[in-house]
Amino acid sequence: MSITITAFERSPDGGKGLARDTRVRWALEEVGQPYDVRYVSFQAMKEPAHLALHPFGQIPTYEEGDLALFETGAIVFHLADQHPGLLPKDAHARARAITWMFAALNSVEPSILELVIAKFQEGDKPWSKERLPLVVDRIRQRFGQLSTRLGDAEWLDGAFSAGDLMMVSVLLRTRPSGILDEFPNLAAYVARGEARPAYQRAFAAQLAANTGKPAA
Ligand code: GTB
Repeated sequence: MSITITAFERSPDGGKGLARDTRVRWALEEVGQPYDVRYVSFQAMKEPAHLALHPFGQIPTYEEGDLALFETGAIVFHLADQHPGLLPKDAHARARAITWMFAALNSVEPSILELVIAKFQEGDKPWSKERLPLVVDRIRQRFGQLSTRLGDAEWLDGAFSAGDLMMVSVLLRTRPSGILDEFPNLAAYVARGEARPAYQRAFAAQLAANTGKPAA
């Protein structure tokens, strides 16, 4: 059954891999599934055809035969559940890997999204200067806790899993802010994720789509 995902026709980041189709591409590469991409404009995302796939009018979506999914957590879990490579066989280890997926999306990503909102949507508000340090502190607190848990381990719980894929995808969005580099073990963890051949292929594909050029 062929797989089609959606991605920005032109990502606002110009191909830095920060849009959420990258994590889905990465999961597809990790499990060795070929896929097509349908590129959608901001306008097309809010039109009925796309809203039928994604109620919030966003990317990415995932279509496979008569299955249509949205939400990167659900898409990556579906791929990990259906194909070997992203979830351990042992039931407890599998449950823990899924826990890390939820932790990335529910306990770490929200504070990062707050920063994006504070900077780019509320940056011109009179109270923005006071709010920003509070938002950054909340990220630092979470990163500190995660850093302590990771310690000098390679991955969060034994072998690389969908939990790591999601956590690395979430963390790397903070690199431009400099916060990630305050936690050397987390920065190294993200670099290990990005060094994986599957990530490299996913990154190159989204870069080529956004620039017309292959990755350097
Ligand atoms: N919870 C959903 C999921 O995980 O799938 C969130 C999906 C989502 O936020 N999609 C964004 C979107 O479609 C793209 S990824 N936005 C358009 C809209 O809402 O109208 C978020 C994103 C966008 C741009 C950058 N960037 O340029 O750096 C990074 C991340």
